[in-house]
Amino acid sequence: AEEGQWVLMATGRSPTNIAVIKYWGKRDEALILPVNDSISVTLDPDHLSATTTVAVSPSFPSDRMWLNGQEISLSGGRFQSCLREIRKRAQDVEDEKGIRIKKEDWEKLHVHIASYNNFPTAAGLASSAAGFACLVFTLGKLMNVKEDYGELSSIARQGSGSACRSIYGGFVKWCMGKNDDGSDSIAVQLADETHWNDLVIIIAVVSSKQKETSSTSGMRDSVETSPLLQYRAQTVVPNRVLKMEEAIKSHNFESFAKLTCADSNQFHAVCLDTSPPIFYMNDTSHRIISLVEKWNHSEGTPQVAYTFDAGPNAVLIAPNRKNAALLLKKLLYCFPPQDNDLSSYMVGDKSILS
Ligand code: 2P0
Repeated sequence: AEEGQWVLMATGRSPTNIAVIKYWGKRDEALILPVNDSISVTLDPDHLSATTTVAVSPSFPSDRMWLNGQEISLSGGRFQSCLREIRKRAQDVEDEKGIRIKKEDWEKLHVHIASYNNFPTAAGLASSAAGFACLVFTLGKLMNVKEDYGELSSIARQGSGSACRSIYGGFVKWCMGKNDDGSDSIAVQLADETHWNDLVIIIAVVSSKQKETSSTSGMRDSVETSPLLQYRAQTVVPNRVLKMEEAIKSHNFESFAKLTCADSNQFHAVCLDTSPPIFYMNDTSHRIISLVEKWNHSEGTPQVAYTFDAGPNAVLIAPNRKNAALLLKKLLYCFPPQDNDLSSYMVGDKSILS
């Protein structure tokens, strides 16, 4: 900023989330309205999160954004939607240094946004969920937006669907909603970050390459061509969502694990059912599934759950530290770090501090 001109800033941090009932398919592309509800676990911000600082000053001639230190374009419709929706709700601000911004002034002021991920963006791990949740949350803080988290989630949704779930910690449901304007397509917290704290999440990074098919174009192709997607959205997911809510509420790991694995597999089946087919998992992913399935079968009850998103990396959820340690031992035995591409494991607690 130029000398003599004030700058007002706000900083926030949002973790990414892992869906255990997957979002795949939009009924409205512009508003990002999904074809089914989804449920996720928000991670601990120490492991996979975005940190964003937003600044406003009369000396800024335009809106600008930097991601991990590199300037990126804000011209995309999704950024513009989030900025517009937050600006619309901006309130008077009076900070302790005497900076005063009137509600009506926000339309004329420009923002600078700097965002960092504490994990490699190219690691094939969802960064848009944490990024847009953080952008919306932090802009809301800067502009003294008074709306509740449900409303903020519906704005974050317009940045990236999965971002609406990262507005909350703990266990979160994104309700697809019925309205055409998206007003009821919001996220709600099912249980806070202190609930079911024994769960341990391990991410096995199978490949750090950027995925070949973006989620946005992949799910568009699935909606247009997969008959399985229709069946999944209308018949399977509504039932699974109810069962998953019950499993989470009652700490029922057996049910939680069965639903999580089945839903991941059905999502990837929808990808295969798409024309042309989409392959997100690779041989290493399949070997991890076999390892877990064999272990779970031999014990007669699930010892760990697996789930895979739009890439080959495995997200493994153990009911406690003992099973997490056993799992790591098995993974390291089957995938010795030197002779394959399973290069690192990230271990995290599921809970977050919001
Ligand atoms: C999910 N995924 O529920 C699912 C499971 C990937 C597989 O949400 O187009 O990046 O920005 O709304 O949110 C990835 O999709 O897609 C995703 P857009 P998004 O987590």
